[in-house]
Amino acid sequence: MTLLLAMTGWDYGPWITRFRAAAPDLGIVTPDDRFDSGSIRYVAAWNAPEGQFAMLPNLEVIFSLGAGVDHLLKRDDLPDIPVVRVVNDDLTMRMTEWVVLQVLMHHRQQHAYDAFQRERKWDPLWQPAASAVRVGIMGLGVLGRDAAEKLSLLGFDVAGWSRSPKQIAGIACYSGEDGLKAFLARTDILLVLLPSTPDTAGIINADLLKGLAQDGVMPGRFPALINAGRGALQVEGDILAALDKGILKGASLDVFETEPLPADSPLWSHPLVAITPHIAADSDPQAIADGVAAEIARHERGEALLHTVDRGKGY
Ligand code: NDP
Ligand code: OXD
Repeated sequence: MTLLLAMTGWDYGPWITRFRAAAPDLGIVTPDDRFDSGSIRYVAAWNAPEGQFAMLPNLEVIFSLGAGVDHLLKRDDLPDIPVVRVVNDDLTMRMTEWVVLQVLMHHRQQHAYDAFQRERKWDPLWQPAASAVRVGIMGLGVLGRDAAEKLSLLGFDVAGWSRSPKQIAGIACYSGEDGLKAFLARTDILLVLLPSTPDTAGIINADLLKGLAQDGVMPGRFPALINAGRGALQVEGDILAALDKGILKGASLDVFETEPLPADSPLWSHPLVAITPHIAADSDPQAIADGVAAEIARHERGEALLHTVDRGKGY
């Protein structure tokens, strides 16, 4: 029983160590090793080398090394077997930390104070209470829901938007195309935690940004955008135009149309944009190896896998 670790651009060392410790009965190989391709029953992948899966005739399950599975579902060589994604408290908490940091940066006007500090300017700004600020979260899955609950605990007025209708205590829930307009119209800080699918491609565009609330209590009133979902969701030219026209008052972006973000992107130097390099919720090798080992043990016992992806929906 062998698992192939296939991840382009990551350091294999810590992953091999963690996988060996988490699943001592499993052989662990990487694309650089010599191995019998017929022996591979499991793959754990992040941007696996092109054509890799087609060479593995006895593959039973593919594990994504991230919560997102767009890197797998877009492949031509994906066999018709279960795809399992990362769902664990470690990743969820990391995302929520990043989200809370970014929401508070916009709410507490930290970007303005950073600029004041550079100018040695002592200028206290009027500060609204969190309860007067409406946060809208696109995506109420594992990550969106945790963010909603934590932001609500901090006192923000939180709403969420998802594909299917939901009921979450203390969160105003909107769904589908029909609910989008009303959701946007009551959103001062838009947080995007959607997966990248054909339906969500380019969803953060000029039309959507124009629909955000322009009547908020924040100084300047204009809304802010935070995206940690995927770069494919956003039209960067539209975001820049919205910032320059004053439709948006700021943006925090962790994901980009092209990653790494090209050095000549105007986003780098825009004074209203905060950039992080796709680290909102890094994958922890230990937590992920433990999760994959637990799923393989279930599969070997003939039990259902826990976190399989719905390939029809794309997430
Ligand atoms: P989930 O699958 O748990 O949740 C996805 C949510 O998006 C669901 O609420 C779903 O609605 C909603 N959704 C999907 N498609 C649509 C649509 N067309 N219209 C409206 N709502 C839609 O995913 P997670 O919360 O675990 O993760 C979300 C994404 O975050 C990942 O796919 C990944 O791209 C990104 N991510 C980014 C990281 C980073 O470091 N930047 C780290 C980890 C993840 P419904 O509930 O009705 O199905
Ligand atoms: C993920 C990511 O999908 O890190 O987990 O982007």
